[in-house]
Amino acid sequence: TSNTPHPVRDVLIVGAGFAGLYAVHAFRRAGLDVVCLEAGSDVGGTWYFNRYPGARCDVESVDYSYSFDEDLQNEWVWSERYATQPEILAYIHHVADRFDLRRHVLLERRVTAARFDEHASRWTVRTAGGEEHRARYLLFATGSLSAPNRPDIPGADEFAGDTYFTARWPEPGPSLAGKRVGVIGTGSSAIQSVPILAREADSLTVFQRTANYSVPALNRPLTDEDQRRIRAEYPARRAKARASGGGSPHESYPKRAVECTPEEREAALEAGWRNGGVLFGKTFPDQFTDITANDYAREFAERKIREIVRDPVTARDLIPTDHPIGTKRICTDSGYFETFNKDTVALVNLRREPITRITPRGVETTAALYELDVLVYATGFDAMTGALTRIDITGARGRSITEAWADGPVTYLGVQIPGFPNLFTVNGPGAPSVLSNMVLTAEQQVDWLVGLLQHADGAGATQVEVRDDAAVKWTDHVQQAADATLFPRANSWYLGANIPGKPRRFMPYVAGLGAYRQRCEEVREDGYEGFVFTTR
Ligand code: NA7
Repeated sequence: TSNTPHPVRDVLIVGAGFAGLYAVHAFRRAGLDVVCLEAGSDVGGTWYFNRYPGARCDVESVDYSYSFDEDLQNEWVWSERYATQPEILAYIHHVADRFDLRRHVLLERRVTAARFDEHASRWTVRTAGGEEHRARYLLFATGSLSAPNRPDIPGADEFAGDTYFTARWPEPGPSLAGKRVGVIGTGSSAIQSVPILAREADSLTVFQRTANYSVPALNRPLTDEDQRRIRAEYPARRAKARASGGGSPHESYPKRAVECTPEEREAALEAGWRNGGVLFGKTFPDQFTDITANDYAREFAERKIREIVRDPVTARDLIPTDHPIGTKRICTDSGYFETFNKDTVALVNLRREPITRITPRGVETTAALYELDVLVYATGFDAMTGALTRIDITGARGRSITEAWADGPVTYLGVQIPGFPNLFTVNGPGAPSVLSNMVLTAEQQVDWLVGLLQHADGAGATQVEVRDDAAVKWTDHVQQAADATLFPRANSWYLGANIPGKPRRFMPYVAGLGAYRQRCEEVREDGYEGFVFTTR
């Protein structure tokens, strides 16, 4: 019961998604006593919660999967180029069972507070249910896109129909037959679900504030021949992915866009488009650094939208006007733009007619009232920091995480926050995380942290804390890396721009996985330079 104190663990992990489950495996393998608290009713994290129609990963399935166990890698068969949410969740369940991880995971434990005891060098964590758990080390594997953004629109609670969030879609999913459905938001989640919602509903109204670039995913089943080829090339494929920026074995066109003839450029962009997916954003090596190169790709994508969408006003509205292509994650779709050619589908441009309020009958803009039976919020997340700042975390000297991060998140290597000894994060701000393959980045960070804790134990240290100056220097480096690219030109969630009042700081490390791994190795070889190990 909640009155019985739980034993003090070596490591307490929060979150049982890809990162948290791997952490259970890796810390246990290192001989540490671990417990993992998960808010959901089952393991899976992002892939447990995001069950909206059409939810799929935009990294190829054979890359977006664990690499730590060769038998697992060779035995699991992905059915499609891009896996659906149910298939990814089935894979996570398989891994949890295969490695007997569930026995360390406590479900339906939403962590609400964490406090560091400086004298005992241990963390005490509290759950919504009032339980307390204690550990020497605390690892947040709480996800980068896991704290849903619920926009504060007047009247939202008065809507008489059904309200759903893509990030909290119920199961079984609701029937939309005969319903007038509205969707607020046009990010990846909306772009994946809109074509399916449009097929099911009587009518669909899409409320768009900011248009996004989207490239056809060109998903397809993987054939037996694909399976054989992937198995044969797996070791090389993984090695290449680990050394790459984005954590996948992609190669850009061997020449900068600005050095190509117009014909050569067009052919390369066409080939990139036909290959499909987010990698279109990296067709040329200079696409993220040179606005001229970016413009070529952007204009190409815009031509495609105009070719697909029949109504010229709708086509114009669907073309982004505010950011270089790829500086917000490119969406990938299966028939998104085509959907707007249906008579039953309408696009409402909120830049022309902003939402004034939500009424019992629907969404009211400055121009009209759109009557709806169902309203879907595909409004994104308080990305990268939200999952942490929504927890009442108190570090050394009574300092809270919201105080520490008042001007934006400060971390060292994306794994530790100054003033929060013995607390670590995976795929957090300052790490390649969302700009890379989150599964491979989680494996790398967790393995590295295992080494760090072994080093601390070997030295007899009970407290591991990053020096302020090391964290400030790293955080500046992360910002400077972004400033050398076109990324800061977009008001993206990468820098907190989607949440009113959130401090602007570029959070993911754009230099990517390969460069990041190398830096982590150097720090390790320097005896974990930047960290202070103390004994209480
Ligand atoms: P995103 O990409 O953050 O998209 C959220 C969308 O919701 C975006 O179009 C927002 O418009 C819109 N939004 C948010 N608040 C409002 C309000 N108040 N009114 C109107 N529209 C609003 O989230 P997703 O879940 O689609 O994707 C997140 C990532 O998951 C994605 O990048 C992939 O990596 C996986 P805005 O742009 O703010 O004008």
